Amino acid sequence: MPSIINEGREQLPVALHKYYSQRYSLFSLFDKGIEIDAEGWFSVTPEEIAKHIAMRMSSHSVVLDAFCGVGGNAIQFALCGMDVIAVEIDKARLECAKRNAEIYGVRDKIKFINADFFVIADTLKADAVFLSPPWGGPEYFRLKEYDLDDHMPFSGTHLFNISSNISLNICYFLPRNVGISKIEGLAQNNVCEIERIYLNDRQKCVCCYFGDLVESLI
Ligand code: MGP
Ligand code: SAH
Repeated sequence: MPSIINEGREQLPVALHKYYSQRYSLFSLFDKGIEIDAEGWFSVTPEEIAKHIAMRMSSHSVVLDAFCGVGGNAIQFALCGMDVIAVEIDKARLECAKRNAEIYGVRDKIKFINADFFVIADTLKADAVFLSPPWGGPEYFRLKEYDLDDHMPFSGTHLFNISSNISLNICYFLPRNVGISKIEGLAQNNVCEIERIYLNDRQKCVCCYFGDLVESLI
């Protein structure tokens, strides 16, 4: 289990230094005592991007963040006024998310659940679902094309299908090199919207919206 690291750059493995130098873009309130563990450093959604996604989903009252990590997205959903259900399999990382939500003043707007999403999915109810699964580590970008079903610990298509039983309004947060044709296939006969999100002129991710989250349908 990685220890919780917020003691400064020198305490971090060299591979994480670049993320530490982006710390205020990850959490503007970083200096208030934000807690991030090793996997949290390379997978947390930068605050401006999390805010943007939250704004796009904010017409919904209850949002499920199925892979909450250290809380980058869950906090912004709550700040946008939504009730949030935040699921995370790693107990220590979920504790980071709780602490971080407290710092942002939204601890009581988020129901935190320490569980495997796939095990509890059929017990969850929400108006919209946000999926930011583990991509298989920070080396994902070396692939020419990231296949939705080959690099996560589970099939990305299976994850989408399970989630659609909860709500058809899904935002799927994926690597910038993800193969788009499989994503379009997920929508079957419906539309989906693919958004490439940039921060400081660098593409960070691909965000795929389904159901009534598609912009032209709002
Ligand atoms: P990155 O490519 O590791 O960093 O992740 P960066 O700083 O964009 O790299 P560089 O090419 O500019 O040097 C880009 C973004 O993807 C991060 O800010 C995270 O939001 C997100 N991200 C990265 N990983 C490895 C994951 C992951 O496994 N899961 C999720 N949900 N998001 C991730
Ligand atoms: N959006 C988050 C980052 C998510 S990274 C943020 O901004 O902080 C993906 C997270 O999914 C990791 O923390 C990992 O522990 C968690 N995870 C992996 N498999 C899971 C599962 N089956 N159920 C719930 N969480 C899982």
